Amino acid sequence: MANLLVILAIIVLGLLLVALGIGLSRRAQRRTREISEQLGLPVEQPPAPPPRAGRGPAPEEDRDRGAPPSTAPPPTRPAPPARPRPGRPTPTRPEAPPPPPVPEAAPEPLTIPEAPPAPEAPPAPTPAPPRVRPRLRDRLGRTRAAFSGFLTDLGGRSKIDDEVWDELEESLLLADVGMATTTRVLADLRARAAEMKVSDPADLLELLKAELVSVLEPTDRDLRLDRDGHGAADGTRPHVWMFVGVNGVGKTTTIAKLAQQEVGAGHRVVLAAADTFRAAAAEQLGTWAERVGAELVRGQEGADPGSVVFDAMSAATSRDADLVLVDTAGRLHTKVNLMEELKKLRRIVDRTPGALREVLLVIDATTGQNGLAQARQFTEAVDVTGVVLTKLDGSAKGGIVLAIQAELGIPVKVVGIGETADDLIPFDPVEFVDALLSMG
Ligand SMILES: Nc1nc2c(ncn2[C@@H]2O[C@H](COP(=O)(O)OP(=O)(O)OP(=O)(O)O)[C@@H](O)[C@H]2O)c(=O)[nH]1
Ligand SMILES: [Mg+2]
Repeated sequence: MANLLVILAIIVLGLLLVALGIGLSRRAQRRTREISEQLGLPVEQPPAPPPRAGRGPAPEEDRDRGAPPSTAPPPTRPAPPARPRPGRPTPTRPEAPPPPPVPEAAPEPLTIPEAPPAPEAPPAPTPAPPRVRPRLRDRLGRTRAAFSGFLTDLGGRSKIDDEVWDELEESLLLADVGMATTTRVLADLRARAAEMKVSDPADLLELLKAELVSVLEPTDRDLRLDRDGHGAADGTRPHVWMFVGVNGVGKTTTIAKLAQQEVGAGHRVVLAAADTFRAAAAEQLGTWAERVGAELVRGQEGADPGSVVFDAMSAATSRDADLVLVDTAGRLHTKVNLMEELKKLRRIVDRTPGALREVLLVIDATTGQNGLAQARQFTEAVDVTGVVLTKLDGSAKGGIVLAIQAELGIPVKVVGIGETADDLIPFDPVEFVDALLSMG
């Protein structure tokens, strides 16, 4: 027990000694600082407590974003105490006025980010440019020129006299309307003008237009093909169009132009190269067939054209084609044996009743009145159903259209006005007459 008391007393004594030591040490430190301050020596500061949240300087990134400066006082970094200068009182810095309150930054307007533009729809596939139908008026330049003198003269006159009639007759003959048709047109026109008491030249021009249109109308100019592509009402299929005419008038080119139109209309078209006189003829047709999307049936050079027609019709039937276009060799309408051969070709097609829908006589407009003689011979041989008048674009004799219609009663169905596959248009009497008799 006495031992225990001794140990306790020792511990208590030890603790007292430690407490005394700490107290002395603090006092010594305080004393040292006081002395240092009096002497102007730097005083070691105890480490600053960590800045409290929201009071310290804005972090760099906040300032970069324009965050409002903190209203907290700047950090206290003890300025080194000024060394007291002898004889001069230590200036005391007046307390800086408190900084004006920084107005709170206006809240930034709420900006809703714009929706990104909707991705543009992919461009629609460009449709093939629509075929531009060539204008007859633009291509009829040379035939129009035949009437330009008459039109100019008529425009400068105040009354209709003999000179007007003479000039009109001259123009009609110049355009190759032909003597018979010209005489008929003038007689009818004089009678109408007298009946209607027309005295104004402008009125006469309107009467002339009406008279020429009446020579050309009415008639059915449609090429015969059931447009639904399923043959005739009697079920006949395929349909056949034969092309006949003298050498070089444009038969093969016209076939290509019509094939392009029919293929474009969704029909399946077979071209029969029944011109077997020259190998080049079948090759020419083959080139066109490829270009316009038609199919070709050909024979050997010198083969019987009748066998080519037969083969083409069989092929068209088995391929379910809608139309067969038969290209024949050019021949002089005066050559009897060649016209007989043409009759034979027609008979082969006629073996399929109702198949032959058109026999188209191709006439070169530049040949003028000679075309009338051709038309008569071909019609006698194969019963022509319509005329294709080609090369109107280069002819001064477009008036032949009136003669063909008035003298033979064969309708001009389509006209060729250029060498490309697009240069074929249906013949429209009103458009034709307007093109002939308009200035400018
Ligand atoms: N300017 C113009 N030329 C044409 C027209 N039609 C055809 N031709 C041209 O006339 C020439 C003869 O054309 P083809 O189609 O070969 O004539 P074709 O009647 O088949 O000739 P053959 O087979 O020899 O009897 C070619 O140079 C064609 O380009 C047309 O409407 N206008
Ligand atoms: Mg030909």
